[in-house]
Amino acid sequence: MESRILISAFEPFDGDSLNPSWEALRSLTPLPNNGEILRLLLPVSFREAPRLLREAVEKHKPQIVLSLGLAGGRSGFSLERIAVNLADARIPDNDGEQPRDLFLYPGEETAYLSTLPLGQLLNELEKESLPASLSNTAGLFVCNAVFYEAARLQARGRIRQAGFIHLPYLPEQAAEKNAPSMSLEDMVRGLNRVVERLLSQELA
Ligand code: PCA
Repeated sequence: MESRILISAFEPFDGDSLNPSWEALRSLTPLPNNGEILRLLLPVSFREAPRLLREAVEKHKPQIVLSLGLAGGRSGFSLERIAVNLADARIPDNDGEQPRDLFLYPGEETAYLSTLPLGQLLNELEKESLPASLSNTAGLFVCNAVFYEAARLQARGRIRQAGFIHLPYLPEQAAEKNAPSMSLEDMVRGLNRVVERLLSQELA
């Protein structure tokens, strides 16, 4: 079955001049087997990013939404398990907004689980000898808000699967911060395998 996947990534934030999620997404070259890839660049904005994702889903009607973002300080691919109905920003977003301890959607589900086949994706990354792990928190900043939005759309039947992967810093960002990093080449190699795997699923 032909699948369409929407992959989102973010603009730079917190003083950085690039965001590895977008650098990797724009370099993706998965084998063109049986699917279509739509790429979406999102602003690091609580107000705009979830809305833009929702509009892209309504317009393009993908079956799968995979969102990517940076988690500075982590050392490998973080396959996020849980999107939480909370915003609690340590720093302002790119609009200068800094929500503290607020619900994203008051009165709605506390959390959603990723509906991507995380175990299979982890396997793909391990086969490539790339560092990867399941993560139990996507934070409470804009990435989590976008993940929650996609998971909410999935729960409402608008898409079949929704999930989020956090990436480490690129080496050029990490040097001055003394933090772990991954080369762009490795990020792209891993994400290519992930996307191929997602596109080759039989979605009933
Ligand atoms: N990482 C941030 C927001 C954008 C990004 O790439 C986060 O983890 O929430």
